[in-house]
Amino acid sequence: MTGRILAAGGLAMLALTGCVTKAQNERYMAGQHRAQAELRDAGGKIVGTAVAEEIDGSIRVLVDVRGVAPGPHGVHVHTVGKCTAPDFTSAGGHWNATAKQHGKENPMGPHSGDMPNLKVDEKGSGNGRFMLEGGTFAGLLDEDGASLVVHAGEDDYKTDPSGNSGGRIACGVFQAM
Ligand SMILES: [Cu+2]
Ligand SMILES: [Zn+2]
Repeated sequence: MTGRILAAGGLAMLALTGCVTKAQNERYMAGQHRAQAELRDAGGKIVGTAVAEEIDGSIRVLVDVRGVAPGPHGVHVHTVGKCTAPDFTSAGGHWNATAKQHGKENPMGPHSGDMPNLKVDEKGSGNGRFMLEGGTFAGLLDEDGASLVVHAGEDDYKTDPSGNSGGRIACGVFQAM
């Protein structure tokens, strides 16, 4: 099931190649809630994609990377839709619609944009899917947008504000499609 969904997402990405048209924004305004982010590393190389879709009041996020260092990587939805290389601090902190702290193992957490670690295999590929329960799609794509950030290290799920997951190695801005 996961594979089929990811494959379908991949085909949609190929067809759209990251270009957001007026028609796509109108579809979003009409309630077809789907957004995509092209992930690029500090050097500007494309290293993957993320897709967010509103399903039954939650947001499903699919992340697919290639050419990333093997091992677990913290991944989160960050609150600003701006990815300025090389450090991507422009993306701001984690999307936090309900004034929580970081991490599912933090009694004061989690943030709306917290997700499980992305496991990247020896070939540098990895993918994952996760439901964000704590926010709406309208909140995700608010005036300053939102982005998907991949970190250098593993998220410990409890250290505020970013799970001690290290620097930001890739970033992509969500765009309605
Ligand atoms: Cu992050
Ligand atoms: Zn967080």
